[in-house]
Amino acid sequence: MSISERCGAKASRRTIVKAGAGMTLAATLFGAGHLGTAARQDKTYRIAFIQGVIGDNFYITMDCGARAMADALGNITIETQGPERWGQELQTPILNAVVQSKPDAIMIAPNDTTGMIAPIKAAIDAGVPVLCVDTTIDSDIQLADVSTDNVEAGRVAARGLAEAIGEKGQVFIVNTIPGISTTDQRSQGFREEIAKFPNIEFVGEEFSNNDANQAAAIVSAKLQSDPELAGIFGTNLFSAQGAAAGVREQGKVGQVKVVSFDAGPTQVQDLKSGAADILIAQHPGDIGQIAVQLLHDFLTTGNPPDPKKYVTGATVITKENIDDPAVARYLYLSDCANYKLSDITPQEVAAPAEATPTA
Ligand code: T6T
Repeated sequence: MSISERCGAKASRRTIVKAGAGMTLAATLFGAGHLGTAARQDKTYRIAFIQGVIGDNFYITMDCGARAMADALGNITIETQGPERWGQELQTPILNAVVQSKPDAIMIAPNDTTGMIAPIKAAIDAGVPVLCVDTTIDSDIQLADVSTDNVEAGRVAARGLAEAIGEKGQVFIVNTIPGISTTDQRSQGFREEIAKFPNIEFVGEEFSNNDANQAAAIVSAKLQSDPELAGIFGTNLFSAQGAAAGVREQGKVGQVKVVSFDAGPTQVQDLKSGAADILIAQHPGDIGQIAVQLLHDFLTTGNPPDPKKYVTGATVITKENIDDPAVARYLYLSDCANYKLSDITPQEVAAPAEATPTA
């Protein structure tokens, strides 16, 4: 399991999360797999990174990881783009244009679990291998998936919120858009786990269209119609940012607890000001690094990744641990100036073969 909490510890003492003990970076970069392919190191490979949406600190940080790994490997270039808003109708033409430009491989965060299957299949049929990062599709046509364990992360969110509200009262989810694999799974994990608390009532879920302003309006309205509400789970950066804003607008900071998924700069301010109680930071830099490493290995050896699923960690962040450097390193970035390559390897985060999604 890549997400861990210290059993029985209070939310304030919960921390990290990183799978396994690591090989060194040197071993990663210059291990047997790479030495065996030295003859092909003179060729440079173009990897196109298609983000879920541009301007999102989560994908910005993933891009930093991808670029840092590309620099370390020395024979990869990264070309990054993405839709201005979340939507398969916006992401599909971007993917199609990228395929026309004939990159050596694509890493993509698909905007919809079913709607992006056909465009990704078309890319593969055109001879461009595709690897999914963060979000995925309901298929096994992709080379591999690299992501957080989002169901488990939703469970962690539920346990954190339950503890924050004293295991009693009403709770509510602000989600993004139905059909996004990650946020659907977080919601699923949260709802399954919260149902285990007999004195907590789940009072519903609303969708914000991945827009913080809409999320704030939803939460404001909910707090007015449901003044007894005790806690809110915002399933991603924008929903969570909006949830904290709604709580602030209604003058309920401290009274209504917020678990805020992701760790963008505004979410960090919300945690520090008390408008959010817990952040759950994914490790997007690690996702980017692993994805580029896997694609590099595939492009240089011709061997597809085995297994096909790689699960990176997540870190529970509170006011108490946010200044710990081992935690702070997972706060999301606005640019790559301070990104540090981590020593994570695909082997460390490879999921058991039976966890590989099937069509
Ligand atoms: O939570 C991340 C990502 O994991 C999700 O798939 C979409 O939303 C984010 O990008 C945050 O905005």
